[in-house]
Amino acid sequence: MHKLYRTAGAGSIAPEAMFEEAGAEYEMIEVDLSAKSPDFLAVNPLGQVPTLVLENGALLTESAAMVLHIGESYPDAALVPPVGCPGRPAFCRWLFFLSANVYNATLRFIYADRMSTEEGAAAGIRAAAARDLDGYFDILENTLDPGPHLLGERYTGVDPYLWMLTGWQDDVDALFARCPRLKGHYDRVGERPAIARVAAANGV
Ligand SMILES: N[C@@H](CCC(=O)N[C@@H](CS)C(=O)NCC(=O)O)C(=O)O
Repeated sequence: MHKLYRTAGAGSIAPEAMFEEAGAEYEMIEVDLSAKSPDFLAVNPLGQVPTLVLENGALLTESAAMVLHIGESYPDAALVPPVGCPGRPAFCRWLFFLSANVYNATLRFIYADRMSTEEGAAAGIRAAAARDLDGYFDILENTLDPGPHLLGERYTGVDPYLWMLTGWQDDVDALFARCPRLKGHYDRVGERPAIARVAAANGV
């Protein structure tokens, strides 16, 4: 069985959403990020969640890699368009866009004080992250036209990933006022039974 190291409210929401959507069994191991245990650091020296240990014992880090891996491990759930199918390039585009840009800028915004060794740099780092996030969400808002999902009619693993990242934003009300399609997406994804279970387990 897959073992998922997770912390409520953190990036482990993404693989949890994939397992729940697929109806898969998985083991959850709670991680206290404020006091990382030697056992956890021995599994993942990055000391980050999510951390996934596969059925063969191999380590998988990176939430985007987990979305892909879990989706492909449970093909009946149809959460990842297979290689050669029309939606595959767009799925890859949005998976990496969300991970490399939106997740990264969100971390820069929230943890601006950790992003430089220079005293007093945090305010500028946070402002630049907010500017970048505005640009990324404008692109996502345009992509959700006509929607209802990032790939159009088809719900895939990039939708709960976007749902997680949207829920982390600093001023969600202002974001939704600017991006009404994003709000519709957030509400729709949150209403799915699998995602409602994930939300409850993460206190979001
Ligand atoms: N690129 C990683 C980022 C993971 C990440 O930064 N996770 C945060 C929680 S959301 C974390 O573990 N922070 C603790 C730390 O970095 O010390 C991914 O996509 O999985």
